[in-house]
Order: sequence, then structure tokens, then C-alpha cells
Amino acid sequence: MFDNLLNFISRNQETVATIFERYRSLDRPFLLKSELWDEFLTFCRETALTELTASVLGEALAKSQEAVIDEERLCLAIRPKVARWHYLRYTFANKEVAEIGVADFLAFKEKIALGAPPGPVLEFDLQPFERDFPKMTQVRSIGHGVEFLNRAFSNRLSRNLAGGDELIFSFLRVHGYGNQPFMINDRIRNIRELHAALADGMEYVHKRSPESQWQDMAPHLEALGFAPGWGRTGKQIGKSFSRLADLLEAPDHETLMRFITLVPMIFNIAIISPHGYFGQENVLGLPDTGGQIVYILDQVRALEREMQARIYHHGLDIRPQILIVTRLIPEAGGTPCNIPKEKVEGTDNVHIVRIPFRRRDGSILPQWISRFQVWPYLERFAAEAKDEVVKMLGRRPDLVIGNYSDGNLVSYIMAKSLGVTQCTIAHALEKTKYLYSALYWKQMEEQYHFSCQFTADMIAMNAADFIIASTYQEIAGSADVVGQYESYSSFTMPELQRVIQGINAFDPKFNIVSPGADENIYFPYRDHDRRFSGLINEIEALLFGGPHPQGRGVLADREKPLIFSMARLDHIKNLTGLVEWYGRDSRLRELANLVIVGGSIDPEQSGDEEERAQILLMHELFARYGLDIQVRWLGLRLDKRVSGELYRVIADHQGVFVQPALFEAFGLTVIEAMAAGLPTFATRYGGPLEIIEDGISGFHIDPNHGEIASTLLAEFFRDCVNDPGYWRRISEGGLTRVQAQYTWRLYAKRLLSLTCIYGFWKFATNLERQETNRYLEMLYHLQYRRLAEEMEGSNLYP
Ligand code: UDP
Ligand code: LCN
Repeated sequence: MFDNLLNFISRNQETVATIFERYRSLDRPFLLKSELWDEFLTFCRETALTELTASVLGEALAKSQEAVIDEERLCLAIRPKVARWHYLRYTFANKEVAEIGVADFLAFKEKIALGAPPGPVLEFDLQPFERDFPKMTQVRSIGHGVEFLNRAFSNRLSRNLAGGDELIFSFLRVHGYGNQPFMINDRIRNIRELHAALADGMEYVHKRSPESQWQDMAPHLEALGFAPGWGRTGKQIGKSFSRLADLLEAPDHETLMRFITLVPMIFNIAIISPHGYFGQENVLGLPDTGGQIVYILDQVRALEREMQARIYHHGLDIRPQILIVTRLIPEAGGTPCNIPKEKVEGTDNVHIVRIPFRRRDGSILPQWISRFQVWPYLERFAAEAKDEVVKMLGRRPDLVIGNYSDGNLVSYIMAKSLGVTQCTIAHALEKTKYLYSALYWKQMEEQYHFSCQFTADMIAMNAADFIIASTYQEIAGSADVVGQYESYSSFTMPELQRVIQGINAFDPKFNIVSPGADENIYFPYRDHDRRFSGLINEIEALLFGGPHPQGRGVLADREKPLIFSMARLDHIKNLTGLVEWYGRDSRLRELANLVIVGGSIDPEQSGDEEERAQILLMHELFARYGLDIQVRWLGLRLDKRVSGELYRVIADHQGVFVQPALFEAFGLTVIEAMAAGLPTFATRYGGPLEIIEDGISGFHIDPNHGEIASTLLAEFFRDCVNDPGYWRRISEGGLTRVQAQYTWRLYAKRLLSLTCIYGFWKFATNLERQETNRYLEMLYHLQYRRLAEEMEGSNLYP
């Protein structure tokens, strides 16, 4: 595309100059995708040059994510394909155009943002260290890293095995629990002996009944050199033996995957999630306290079940253990966050462990602080957490999973010092949530401290053995939208760091493993026998009762269907946006009422700056649009059973769920609502774009065009009146989608298999990232720690 573009520009110099001049005349240093395109369309219309839209220039402008402009030059960041970037520089004086590298593009951006040429700055670039590490090239492979890695490495493995390599043998030797070895004992001393023992073992097992137990066969098999772990019954043991035999005979990625996932490797997991109020009740909806907590509590239940089942099938009698490590908050405001240890309901052996944040002098920080302020505390937290985890487990965890930027940094510190597998989950990368969060980091520093956060993200994500993303778009976006991880590929934070290559979306560490919604809570409204009937009257009263002490608004007309939304009262969640669209749209107000669950109605109750501002704005909107008889705003924290039933009651009233966020990383409420059978309208920025198939299992809305969203809602209600089957078709579409794609059972299976395979490759190759890891250590010590220390030293700091 690029050569064609350069040719086109040189052949059409005058036209191109007019278009670029037009951009310059807008007198704006940065133009975003839609602005570039709209201006171009206007030009084509005005000059009757509509054929230009189909030209290579039109294509390039359609694919341009950003333009940076000053008096002399205009630079375009063009993204012709998912996760592929080109940069073009146009000089106004001589109409010259050239392709430039990312470093020049970023430096130009800095110059414009700073108003002066940038001085020397740290250029962060992982590319040279990763040169030889296998990377995917196909866009469709993104997010399927483990399959790619297996293919890339198993060729090497087969060459090595043919040469008598001891790798598989030594891998089998490292497994065990306490003093008990698994898989092989010391009678097998090399790969040759393993081959021989395997042949004898297979013959022996073959002669026994498939139901016979390991204990019965143990004397014979142990004499051959085998140890427990191959299976509980003759059938399972035989299967494991033959899978190993297949692997040794013809090691390809499939035989490898099949065998490695049978090896007992995972008994203990540490899950790290420091910020927010992590608890099992009375916390959801508080600042920084939302989906991540729901995700982890559902995740651990599913993981424990799957670990128990696997360990049983391995023929072992070990009770798996999972620890969720979070922050202890002494002044816990009525939440359980001041309790040091708590068992997770519905599990056998999963606990929440709370470790305090400590100041430099060792004293404990008593109060909650926002997720943007946690950085100075994390290193001390990680050290204490590591000791506590090892003490409670009586050994190292087999896997450390980090959650969100802070948990990922802590998991990096812990996993590195313990030498165990590290997995990271972003949940929500802040970088894409706030416009120009990197470029204008200094202006936002006092409130958000993105200098620490984005540096921590780059360290933890690049150090992780594998990364779990909830959707493809989270990694690499779509044809038009930049992925959340992809936004870390190249960016600049002027005078702090210029990132030439931060995160590579083609890295095989990325895997898509989507979460689910708890099936015991979020099930279809039409499953009448399962419904929490004891709660229905309470919920009807919540919705339609008189004035509520923690609410505002009373629904005067009970007959209208309900539009429902529930979220933390964050700016980005845009609940106030939804109220405003509704307030302005008289047709929609005629057709439906609106119910909002979120935040608190009393600004004095909130300790969070953004939340307070949203509360005040919400009250202002109620007054401005006279909403007190059509909108019910409940500033409550609902128990999960109540919110599960609430979605269903809204469905009983032929209502809909709306998720109006300016950006939503994944959106658990979206799948919860769909799982209840509630037609769902959700933001097209982020996860919901992929969760919902527009018009089939719900609808996409654009939060930047509220009037279009409210028209879509009004049309939906109108169509439902004209076609009584319409509501049900969309409801069923949502149910089908969630049941097929978003379940915790699938999640747990995949996560444990990934842990085994990345664990194997880490053992076999150290994932060949030693240089990268050394470089990241420097970034941690020389950059991150300095930033966190400065933050702690500042007067404003708690
Ligand atoms: N939630 C809740 N009460 C509230 C707000 C949210 O129970 O007042 C729950 C909601 O059911 C969902 C989670 O919190 O399970 C929010 O997750 P989501 O992924 O939608 O958003 P996040 O808050 O993580 O950004
Ligand atoms: C954080 C968010 O903001 C949501 O979009 C996700 O659904 C949630 O975490 C769980 O991953």
C-alpha cells in the first residue's frame, strides 16, 4: 500500500496539498481518525471529487488513526491492517512526502506537545532483545499464542529428541509434592531407560482391567521406575503412557500438547489483586470495586473444581489450594477488608489473604486509596505477600496470576523471586480509557500517576510467561479500532520515555480466554423454577416503590418497559451520559422508564473524586430534564443474588439493559444481562463490540453519539410493539451467544492447560527471554522505582 500511496501523492500533488492544507487550517495540532475522515469527506463533497474516497489516498486516510500537524509538517499514523503501522511525513513548503520511522513520528509528537524540540530521553525498545524469539505473523493467529509456540518449538524438540536429548526425561523428573516424586522415580536414569520402562509399563497395564487402580499396580510399576501421577485407573494410566510414547516417537505440537496437559503440575495458585475493596459482600459498586472482584471470585471456584478433578484423575490425593492476595484496609468502612484471612464461599480450600500497605517507616496505611495511588506501596506489599503465601502453602505456588496493573507488577516481583510461572490479566488497561493519557501524562500526573502505571504495565506484561485476554479486540482491536494492548506497542510520554516497541500484539504469550457469568446467579428469566422467588417482591418494591432513602426518582407509570443500567459511578461508565440521552429524547421517555443502579446519591458519602463529580452531575441532570417521575436512580450496593434476579425482573417487564460506557475493557454486566435473557445495548468501544453480534444477540451503541443511541432504543421499543416476537428473538440471541462463548468451565480448563504448557516451555527454553528480562529489571530499578519513590516523597501523598 505504501509505495502506491507515495506514487499517488506525487502524481496528485496539488490535490493532496489542498487536503493537507485544509487539515492545517483547522489549527489543531492533533486530529483523530473520525475528524480526519469527516474533513476529507467534506472536501470530496465540496470539490465534487467523490472518486477520491476510493483512491489509495482515501484508503490511507480511512486507515489513519491520527494526524500531528504544525506549521511546517503533517505526520500521519496509518494502520493499514490490525496491529500494523506506517508513518508518513508531509512537508508543506516543498510538498514532499516520505515514510518515517516510529521514533521520528514520536519525536514530532513530543515537539508539538512540549512546544519545543524534545531533549534527550530514554528510548525504550524491546525489539533488539526479542529478535530471535518466534513471533506470529498472521493477524488471525493473535490471541492463540500457545498453539503457535507449540508449533514453533516442537520442531526443535523433535530434532533434539532424535539426537537423544534428555529434555523430556529431565522435565518428568522435576515433578513431585513434598518428598513424593511424580511420574518417574530414580530407577529411570535417562531417556533410553525411559523408553524401555514405557514399553514394559504399557504391556503390563494393557493386561490389567481398565478399572484396576494405581495402588494395585504400584508395586510393579514402581519397580519399573514409575511414580504416581500417571492416572487413577488402568485406563487413564494406559492413556498417559501411550501419549508419552507418541510424543517420544513423533514429537509434534499436538502430541506435545496432549501429553504435557496430563502431567500433574498445578496444586497451588496465588492470585494477586491489591487495589479496591476486595470482599465477598457489600463491596460491589464502591470505587475501584467491580468486575475484577466478580471475575476472581468466580474464577477461583471454577479453577478449584477443575484442579480437583484433574488431581483426582492423576490418581493423587492432594487438596489443591488457592490464595487470593489483596490489600488489608484497617479503616474498612463496613466492608470485610480489615479481616486478614477469609475463606471463599462455595470452595473447599480457597482463601482471601489481606496484607496491609506499609509506609516507608513500616507503619500501616489505614485508609482506602484509589488504584491510581498504590504504586509506592507495592514493593513492600510484594515482599510481605510472598512470605505469607509461602508460609500458608508450605511451598512455592505453582502459578502466580496478577490482576490489573498493580497486581501484575506484584506478581512480577513475586514470580521472579520464587522462579515460578507468571500469568497476567489486565482487566482494564487505563491507557486507552483516557484520551492522550500518555502524551499529556504530566498534566494528569497529580490525579492519575500514569508515569508509574504505564511503566509498570510494560514491565509486568513483558515479563509474564503468558497473558490472558478476555477478547481478541483487547489485544489487537479490529480493522478500525486500536487494541488495548496494541496501544502499548509505540507511544511517548514526553520527557519521561519514548517507547519504540513496548508490547507486541504478535507475541505468542497472548491467549484469549474469556470469562463467564456465574450460572447459578445469572440464568434466563424463563427458568421459572430456578428463580429466586423470595426476592421478587423486594425487587419490585425497589423498582416501583415510593421514595427510597438511598435513591432518587419514583416511576409514576408502572406499565412502561424498563431501560436498566448498573455500574460503578465512574466518569468512563457514562451512566450520566445515558441519563442525558434519555432526558433529551421525548419519544424514548414516552416509551420507557429508566432505572440506574450505581454509586451513591449523597456526594458526602464518597471518598472518590470522580464519583463525587458524577453524583453531582446526576442530580443536575435530574433537575435539568425533570426526570423525577421517569427515572429511578438507586445508589445501592446490591447483593449478587439480588442483582441476578433484578436483571430477570427487568426482563419480565420486557425491558433492556444498556451499557453506555465511553470505553469498556470487557463488560461483565453485558454478559450477565445477556445470560438473564435481557436484550442488551452496549458500547462499541471495547469488549462489547466482540461479545455482541449487532442486531442478533444485542446491539452496539456509540456513546459519542447519544442521540443515535436513544433513537435506536426508541425504535427497538416501537418495533417490539409492532412485532411481539422481536424482543424474544434478541433475548434468545443473547442467551445463545453467552452459553456458547462465555462460561467459567471452559475458562478453567483452558487456563490450567496453558499453565502446563507455558510451564513446560519455560523449563525447556526459559522461553528464551533472558535478555529481555534483564532489560526489564533495569527499567524496574532505574525508572519505575524512582517514579514510585518520587510519588511517595511528594507532600500530597498519603
Ligand atoms: N456490580 C454490582 N453492583 C453495582 C455495580 C456493579 O453488583 O452497583 C457488579 C456487576 O454485576 C458486575 C461487576 O460488578 O458483575 C461489574 O463488572 P464490569 O465488568 O461490568 O465492570 P467494572 O466495574 O469491572 O469496570
Ligand atoms: C475491569 C473492567 O473494567 C471490565 O471491563 C471487566 O469486565 C472486568 O474488569 C473483569 O475483567
